[in-house]
Amino acid sequence: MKNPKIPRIKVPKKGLIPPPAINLAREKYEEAGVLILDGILPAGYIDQMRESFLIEYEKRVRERNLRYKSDVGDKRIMLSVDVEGVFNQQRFYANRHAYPVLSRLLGNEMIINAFNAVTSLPGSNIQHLHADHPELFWDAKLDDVMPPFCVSMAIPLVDLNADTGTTRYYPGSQKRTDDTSPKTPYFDPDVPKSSAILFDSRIRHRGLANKSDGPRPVLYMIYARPWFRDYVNYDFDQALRITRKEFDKVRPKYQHLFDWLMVKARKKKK
Ligand SMILES: O=C(O)CCC(=O)C(=O)O
Ligand SMILES: [Fe+2]
Repeated sequence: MKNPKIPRIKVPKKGLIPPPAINLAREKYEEAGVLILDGILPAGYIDQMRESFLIEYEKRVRERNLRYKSDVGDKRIMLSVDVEGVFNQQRFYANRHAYPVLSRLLGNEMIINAFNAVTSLPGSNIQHLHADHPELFWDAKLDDVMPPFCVSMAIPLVDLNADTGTTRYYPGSQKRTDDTSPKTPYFDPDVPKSSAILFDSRIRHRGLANKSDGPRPVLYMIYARPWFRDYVNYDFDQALRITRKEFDKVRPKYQHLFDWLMVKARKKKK
């Protein structure tokens, strides 16, 4: 189902999203729990990331290195991805279009909580309905008024459509946290390479079947308020992987994004 119920912004080719549009985007996001930004990255860069990712991914699966791998459904594999090379680029983690929207949602102190990829292999079936992270308090009175605290930026490395399969979202379901099967309608957006999907960690969603004959990798750069820790998704691996050498390549202005790791490094030194 193609439907405009998921708010969508086509970002300007030159310049930035104007501030009033960012405010509107925030309002729409807070209502829907999901927002698509079209045209945030050049398709050529996405192709480079896909090439790099598939080389690394195939190696890990071949080695059956379970430390780095978790099954998140039928023929659907989640891997933590190292922030290095083509992935350690400001235009990606501090994207000039997405970053202002994300910091409007999460505050200027936001950090990166995790960086990973979910790859649906050819023939994978529809995924179970889920939210990536539960509500904070398990009390509808509190959770229904909670502003966003963790937002994923999904970057598809192939076009998402009825053939490759897309992610089905239930806009508004992030507010109805006591509801195990959301009554809100769902939408299956077509999302071309070079677009991003921002979505709330509490929104209900599921990956659809991959009917194409190629893998469907989607990168997830996950941002959060600085106090938030995901306690459900990363038993299998470190949620955010960056070496000191790679960290040193990050411009000081954006190093706070990796604060979580730096806190760990400081603790180790003591
Ligand atoms: O594969 C998809 O489209 C969604 C994957 C997903 O939501 C997950 O693994 O948490
Ligand atoms: Fe998910």
